[in-house]
Amino acid sequence: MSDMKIYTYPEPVLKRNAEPVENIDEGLQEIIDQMLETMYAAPGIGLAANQVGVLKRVIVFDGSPREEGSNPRVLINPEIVAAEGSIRWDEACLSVPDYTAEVSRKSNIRVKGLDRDGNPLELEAKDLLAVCLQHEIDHLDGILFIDRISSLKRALYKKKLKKKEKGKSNK
Ligand code: GNR
Ligand code: NI
Repeated sequence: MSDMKIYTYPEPVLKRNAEPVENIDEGLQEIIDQMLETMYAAPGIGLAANQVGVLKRVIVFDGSPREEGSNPRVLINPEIVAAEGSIRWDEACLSVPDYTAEVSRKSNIRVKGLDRDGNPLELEAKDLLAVCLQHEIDHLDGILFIDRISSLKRALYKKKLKKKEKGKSNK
């Protein structure tokens, strides 16, 4: 199966709000499976539907990013129901290539949603997994991690991106 295209900043689909999923059917499950494949191929530890041009509230992630073996997970209509503590993490995003920056997030969260079959699911996450889930849920709300850094840092990123684009068109 071929991987989906991952859209990158400043593609407008990344700024849009994804719609809640109402029907979990074979079409949606096909999208989920393709998203997981695309995430592992990238490689990334999470992926939100907006990033592959699908405006549905679906995220995929690997539940054991630091351990051996893979643990593909999905959350449909994810919602953070509790959050505490704070943490700063150097974040990266498949939709913001060649850039990382520290972002402040909650360190411990509880997230609820639906699994691939539509069963209710609630999970607890801390550290990198908590950061990843907040990052993915942000995508569904049209928010990128560069929207959560200082305007100075964001301006520097945009400048760097412009330079890169120029380089391409000169070749
Ligand atoms: O692969 C990814 N790594 C990552 C590292 C630190 C904080 C967040 C992330 S998510 C990112 C994949 C991605 O862009 N998901 O939307
Ligand atoms: Ni991302």
